[in-house]
Amino acid sequence: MISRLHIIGADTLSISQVEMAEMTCRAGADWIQARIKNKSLKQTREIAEKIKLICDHFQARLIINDHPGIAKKIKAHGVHLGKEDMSVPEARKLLGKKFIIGATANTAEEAQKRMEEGADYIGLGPYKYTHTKENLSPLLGLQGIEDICTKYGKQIPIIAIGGIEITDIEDIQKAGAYGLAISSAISYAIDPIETCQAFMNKINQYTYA
Ligand code: TZP
Ligand code: MG
Repeated sequence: MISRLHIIGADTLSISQVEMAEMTCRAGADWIQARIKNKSLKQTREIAEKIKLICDHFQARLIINDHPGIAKKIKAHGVHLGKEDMSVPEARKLLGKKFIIGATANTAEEAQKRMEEGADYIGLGPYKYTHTKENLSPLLGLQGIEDICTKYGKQIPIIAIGGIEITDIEDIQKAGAYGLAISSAISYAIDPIETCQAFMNKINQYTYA
């Protein structure tokens, strides 16, 4: 089953992506996406391997952003693909049926295409402005999330992403999203463990119907 809280890794001045994985797994998160940018392939694989050890220890699933080849080599659970990455059908061919493939969408058309191509979940965003991602697609806001969830939310799990804070959870869940993905809410938190637990508790107040 796809988790309803995806932790997206990021390095900040106060916390590394590896530390972030360790802290959030310790808090009980069961779904970590390693999003490693601006590194060589070798460095990317090394960081991903460190996160894999942590995820295995805590029995959390690990999704690798951008790199199906690395995901396969290190036996991650899945890969997350954006517009510029390998296509979903190509990744499926490379990784097989059991591998989790997530795909980004910013419009209803993209969501439908990704779904028809066989993605296992859609990362839908950006909900709000965020510094975490460069070349941000147009903001969707709550209405945009709701429109696309109304169309496709019963057919595929939709994970909202982009600038999400704990106070957004109720709106996002009511808009019909299956779950949400967060990065800076954790990486810039004063207490990442406590914050992660607070997110999980809040999400668990809403059942996905
Ligand atoms: N894709 C759309 S927004 C985003 C990604 C990877 C960044 C999400 O991070 P944050 O810090 O929770 O806004
Ligand atoms: Mg990408």
